[in-house]
Amino acid sequence: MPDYSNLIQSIVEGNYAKCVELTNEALDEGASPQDIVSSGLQAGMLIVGDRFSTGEFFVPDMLMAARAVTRAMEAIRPHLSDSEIPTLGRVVIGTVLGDIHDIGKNLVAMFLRGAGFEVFDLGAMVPNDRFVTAVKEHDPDIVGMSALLTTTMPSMQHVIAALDSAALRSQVKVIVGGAPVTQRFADQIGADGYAPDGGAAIKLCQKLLGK
Ligand code: B1M
Repeated sequence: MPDYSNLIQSIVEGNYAKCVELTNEALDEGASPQDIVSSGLQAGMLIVGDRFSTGEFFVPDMLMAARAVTRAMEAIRPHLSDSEIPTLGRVVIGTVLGDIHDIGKNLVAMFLRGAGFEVFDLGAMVPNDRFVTAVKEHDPDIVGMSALLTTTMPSMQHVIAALDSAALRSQVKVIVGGAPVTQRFADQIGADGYAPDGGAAIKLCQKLLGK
């Protein structure tokens, strides 16, 4: 198996030029694109997510790592058909109705993409029934909701109820997050999981999908 330690290190350092160079080198040496993505890029992003969770890394570190992975993916993409791009699962994500805060949600979406999930980002102020139509459109494994206001947290429960009414609740795992959200709240509203940050969100999604 090729040694991806330098590639992983370039992601941890947020060095996108090095990351692209090492990705191209690995391709030239005959490494499989899928292997580069799963053993190199996703592995690097997982480390960065862990360091963010433990407080060792901050938002700019995440942005730089995500940029490195995004650029490397651009180099790899011509070598893969869409169906060959390894994906850990599909996630629909959005900030709930009435809530404009999208910085944390964007970060979580970026973390999940970097870790290998296919993410459909619905944006902010997402109406409850938009989550339902997005589940019908994209057939995700996971629905992720973000809320930053105590006044908008109840929308999470309304979305779960709407999924239930549409007979879609059993098809998806629902995860929630955002500064005022807690594990206790997630349990109360019948969500499948809560993550305090992007790194934890990666682990939670992997766990829920048995990856
Ligand atoms: Co507003 N705001 N804001 N705001 N804002 C807060 C949230 C507030 C705590 C500030 C305060 O009063 N101290 C307060 C909420 C109080 C409350 O509800 N208890 C507040 C308020 C009141 C408001 C307004 C109502 C103000 C007004 O107009 N009177 C208004 C709301 C408008 C609306 O939504 N309808 C408002 C507006 C705004 C701005 C537009 C100015 C701007 C948002 C810009 C944007 O997002 N595009 C803004 C900002 C920036 C903040 C603060 C300062 C920072 C939020 C942020 O981006 N944090 C915030 C105070 C604070 O938190 N210190 C505040 C950084 C981000 C990386 O963290 O979003 O927590 P966070 O995301 C984390 C985790 O929570 C987690 O992972 C992320 C990465 O670690 N996470 C998830 C988030 N979503 C997740 C989903 C998951 C899993 C994990 O799974 C799906």
